[in-house]
Amino acid sequence: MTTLTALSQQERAPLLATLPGWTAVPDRDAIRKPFTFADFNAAFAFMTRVALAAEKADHHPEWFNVYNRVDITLSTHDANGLTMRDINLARFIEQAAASLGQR
Ligand code: H2B
Repeated sequence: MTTLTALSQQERAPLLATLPGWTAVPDRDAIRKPFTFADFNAAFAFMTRVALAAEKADHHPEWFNVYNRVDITLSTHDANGLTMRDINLARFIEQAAASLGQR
């Protein structure tokens, strides 16, 4: 499996089992998770960490921020689906959220 091949249902099940809170998006091959932080400062610090990692990996989130909330959707546009790139970014996001004190 290259990182640019959409994951089969068999491949993704055990991977998603290690990413609590990430759920399938209806009507497209993507995963989503809403995050909540103490305030805008923490939310934006989180977004900054994710943005730098995303740029380095050339793999970017779709996200929506309102004050202390950040709603993130991950999908690989070049593969038209969920790939290991999304799983790897989700793993990084989990670490960043934990260290920024997600609620
Ligand atoms: N991000 C995501 N989520 N999916 C992609 O397919 C993708 C990306 N492709 N970031 C990259 C950038 C591509 O558009 C550039 C040209 O490498």
